[in-house]
Amino acid sequence: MMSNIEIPAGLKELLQAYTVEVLRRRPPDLVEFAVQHFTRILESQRKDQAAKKHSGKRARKGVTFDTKSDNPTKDDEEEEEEEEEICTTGKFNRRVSVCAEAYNPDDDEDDDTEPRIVYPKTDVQRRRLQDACRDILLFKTLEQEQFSEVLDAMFEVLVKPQEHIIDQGEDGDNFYVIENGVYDIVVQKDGVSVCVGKYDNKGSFGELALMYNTPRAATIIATLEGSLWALDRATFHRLIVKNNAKKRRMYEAFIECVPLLKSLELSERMKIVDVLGARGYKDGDRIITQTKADQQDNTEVEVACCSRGQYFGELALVNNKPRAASVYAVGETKCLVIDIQAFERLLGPCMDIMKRNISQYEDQLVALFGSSVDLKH
Ligand code: 1OR
Repeated sequence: MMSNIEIPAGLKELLQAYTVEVLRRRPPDLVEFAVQHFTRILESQRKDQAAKKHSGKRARKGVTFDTKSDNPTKDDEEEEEEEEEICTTGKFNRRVSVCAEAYNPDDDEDDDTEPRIVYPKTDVQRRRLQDACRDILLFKTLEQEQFSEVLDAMFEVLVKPQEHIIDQGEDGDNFYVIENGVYDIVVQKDGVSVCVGKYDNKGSFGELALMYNTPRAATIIATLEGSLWALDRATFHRLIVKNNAKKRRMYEAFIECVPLLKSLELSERMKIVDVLGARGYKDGDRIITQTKADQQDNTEVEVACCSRGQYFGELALVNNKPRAASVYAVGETKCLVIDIQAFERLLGPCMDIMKRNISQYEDQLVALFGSSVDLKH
């Protein structure tokens, strides 16, 4: 019987730590990475035991690798440098100091002692910044206090046409929120640069390298003069990444029961949780506005009703067409939202399911209106 199965102490933490490392590093070979990861932990535990025997040295909290028992006088910095070497022997030769970082951002003991960064701003600047940040999904689940710390730490960056804000492959320094300007997203594919999308006067970019300690995944180039707000890596880590751990706890169970996402790997679903934002609506609020004017008059007909675990808003993104319907909240409603770039990046594997469901919408509309409806054109 299920109730007789005992979960060994520490199993959950071990698997969680491994999952977090996989998300941070995105290794090409999960099994090879698992061998390296668990071998490091085993070696670390052995050293730890040896250290306890010899010097009774205190073990650090969490799954970290700080036992340099052969030289108890070494400071943490030196230890981290040694840990970097262990990692660079594998395929991971960038930002390897992450090995020495705490696995669980909630365990970050240094957080409260880290100095808060504050860039003084005029009232006008602060208002512009607040406007630019209003719809940034990554900020949507922050407490008020954290959000205002984020605003304090942001600084303005003015850019010129053709300026590279981010170059693919480099280390991540800042996260950027767009106040205005148009920015191309360029990705190298087989040595060729391909423009895969653009940001048009809104949105944000540069979160991936900071969240997962990976090289920049794309190049971002300003096509016009523009203005950005930047948030440094350390503050991003302290506030946003830490908040993501909380978001995972809050939304993991819900995300697990969304039928659309069933075909994704657990790690892929966790990446969705990392970038989503929450939005609340009151009864009657319009969540999406129809922009496709194919009706003769302005009368609206209810064509469907969505409830917990279902999704909407994908049609215009899948077809790259104007919104085909308006969506209204019925009663107090809470939606989890992801932006179009994250949608394209993360929901590729669900595209077939969405397309299949789109053809069902067409059938429903035929049933309602009695004539053939093509939502793709
Ligand atoms: P970053 O820190 O890796 C580049 O720096 C940023 O470009 C990245 O964070 C994202 O914020 C942003 N794939 C990867 N990164 C993207 C993409 C993207 N779009 C925007 N960024 N794709 C395009 C999806 C429309 C997938 C390309 C194959």
